Amino acid sequence: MIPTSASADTIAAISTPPGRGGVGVIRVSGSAVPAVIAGIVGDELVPRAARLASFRGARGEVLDRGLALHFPAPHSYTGEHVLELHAHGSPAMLRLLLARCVDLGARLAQPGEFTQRAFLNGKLDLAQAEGVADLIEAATATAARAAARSLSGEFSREIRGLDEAIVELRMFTEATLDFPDEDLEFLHAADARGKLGALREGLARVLAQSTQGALLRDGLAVVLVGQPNVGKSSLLNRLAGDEVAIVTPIAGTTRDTVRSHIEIAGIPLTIIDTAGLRSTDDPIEMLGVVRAWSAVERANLALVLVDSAAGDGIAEADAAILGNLPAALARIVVHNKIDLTAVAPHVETRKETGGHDAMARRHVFLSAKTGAGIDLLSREILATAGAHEDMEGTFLARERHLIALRAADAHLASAATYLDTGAPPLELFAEELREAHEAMGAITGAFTADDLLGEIFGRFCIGK
Ligand SMILES: Nc1nc2c(ncn2[C@@H]2O[C@H](COP(=O)(O)OP(=O)(O)OP(=O)(O)O)[C@@H](O)[C@H]2O)c(=O)[nH]1
Ligand SMILES: [Mg+2]
Repeated sequence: MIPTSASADTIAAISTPPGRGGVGVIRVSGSAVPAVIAGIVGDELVPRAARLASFRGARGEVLDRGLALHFPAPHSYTGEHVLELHAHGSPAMLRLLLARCVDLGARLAQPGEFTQRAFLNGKLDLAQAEGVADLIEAATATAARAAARSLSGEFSREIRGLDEAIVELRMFTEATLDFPDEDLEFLHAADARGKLGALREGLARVLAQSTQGALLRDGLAVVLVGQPNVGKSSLLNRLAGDEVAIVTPIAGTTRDTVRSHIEIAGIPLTIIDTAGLRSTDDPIEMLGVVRAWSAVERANLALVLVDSAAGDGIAEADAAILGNLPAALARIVVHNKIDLTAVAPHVETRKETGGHDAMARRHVFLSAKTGAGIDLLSREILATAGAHEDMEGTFLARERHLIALRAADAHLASAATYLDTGAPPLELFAEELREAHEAMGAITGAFTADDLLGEIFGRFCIGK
């Protein structure tokens, strides 16, 4: 566990990614920074001004020349004294300089420790700190912009705005508790119902924006399944715009699962091609079929391919595959090879026949070979995932945030039912508001257990 007392010791790390580069940055934070500056640079540095300096070893020898920057506390990323050394990006040189910092009183930083100190010193709240990690990890430009919005505090401001409204309502309620005979009059006067309604509307809006953001952050795993030879690998290659998987007219070509990472409208997708599903005596193909089903178990969406040239609609074997998918798994039926038929690219809604459910399913008619109808499929994938065309204004939320927002909403909903029953047991009403307030506080870190903090910061890369 990372120590929670921020100023106890001095930490140092190579902040640039491993490997060679033009520039490599060492970051040091803590009370030993002046000693590190004296030892490596020699004399003092002007605060927040870059200075070209020789970086010296223990015997005064020049190790490298580069830029040194001193951010005295509290005006730094962590809120402590921070030193940045911009040296040449040689892994060997950076290790030498890091060892030198350790000799001068620093210790090696753990992942996320700089940002954790920023959080503990009130420079960032928890949602912003998570924004730092999400920005570094963002897989698409849209995700990066959404993470930057969280980092800038836009998300936290929305959360705090809602939280303040909850606190205001709590204050009225707590005050009312002191005058037990006048429960309802007080709450009427305070327009508790109107305030609660507005609050829940605001919460629903942020929840919608955050759900979109979770999609941007985590993306979707889309698995391609179907009988052999229906064109799964061809569709993967078409979506990836590259010859990722082997395509042959031989049924049973694909055995391993083949993955490709693509992006549709800024949402990161992992497309997983699998072995054609059929009963077989070939031991290798059997293993492939097992892998196909385990890929299905982990996917968010299945594209079930059928050969539209082999006859109209769904063959018995296709229906069996559809019936074996997990009931909760979203799916789109893809009728491939329409170039061999008279069918034009289009989308239909059909009732799924047989099996336990009769849900309306989307069927896309396309050709992996010519590319006709691929745009329709992309749109269907986004719609099935619940993505909007316009992802601007969304927040790169985490599952943790969604859980907290939903919990707050559930407590506000129960609070509303107390109001509706006419004679609210006011203590219960107050208790629901208190719990909603606590759920919101978990997002920005006002009420967060230490082990959750360790979990969040432990996932950062070192030097952040
Ligand atoms: N005409 C036509 N042929 C296609 C189309 N898509 C795939 N094919 C052909 O169908 C054959 C099988 O394609 P694959 O992509 O290997 O099929 P698969 O589903 O991956 O097959 P397995 O890996 O064996 O399960 C190849 O000869 C492809 O060229 C299409 O849209 N139109
Ligand atoms: Mg294949």
